[in-house]
Order: sequence, then structure tokens, then C-alpha cells
Amino acid sequence: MAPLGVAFRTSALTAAMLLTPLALPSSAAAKPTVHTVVMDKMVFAKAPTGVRVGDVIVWVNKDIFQHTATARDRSFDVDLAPGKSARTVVRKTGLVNYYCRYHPGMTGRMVVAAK
Ligand SMILES: [Cu+2]
Repeated sequence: MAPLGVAFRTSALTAAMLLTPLALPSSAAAKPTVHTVVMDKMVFAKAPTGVRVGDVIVWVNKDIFQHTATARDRSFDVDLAPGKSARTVVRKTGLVNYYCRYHPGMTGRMVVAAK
């Protein structure tokens, strides 16, 4: 009986040791990143990189003109008066092209990876 009890305890301990370190990195990876895109002087500042589904994009209009950040696929569309900002949450993977509805020459693109 004794060897069985020892074997059980050993495997339970091993399982606990394996599970604990694995749980930490996965919960850290799930944390959304906040990316900021500034609109100023009639352009979108450089596109965010390393964007993943669930991340937040903060669109900041520092210009003296009203601008929108509008996805070509309509997955987001924010309309910002000068000095205003808004947040959108990234919902799908792939290439996202965006532009300003008032100034179609203002364009940008970002690549979204899976979570
Ligand atoms: Cu604009």
C-alpha cells in the first residue's frame, strides 16, 4: 500500500509544479495592449505594430480639423472633433485599411494578428 501512496503524491506534486508556471504567461499574454494613433497635420501618424485581436486603439485628433478613423471594412468608424480622442477594440485578424471620410487622402493600415 505504501508505494502506491507515494506514487500518487509524487504525481500530484508534479502536476501542480507544471501547471503553476504555465498559468502565468498565458494570462499575461491575454492582457490587451493599448495602441495610440495620432491624427495631426492631415495625416495619420505611423500605424501601430504588433496589434492583436482584443487590443485597444486610441485615436487622438491633435489637428485643428475634424477627422474620422474609418475602416474600409466598416469594423470601426470614429468621428473626432479637434482635440478629441476615442477608443476602438480590435475584433478581427488581417489587414485593416482605414481612412478619414472628410479627407480621403488620409489613409493608414495595420496588420492584426490572432490573440
Ligand atoms: Cu480628416
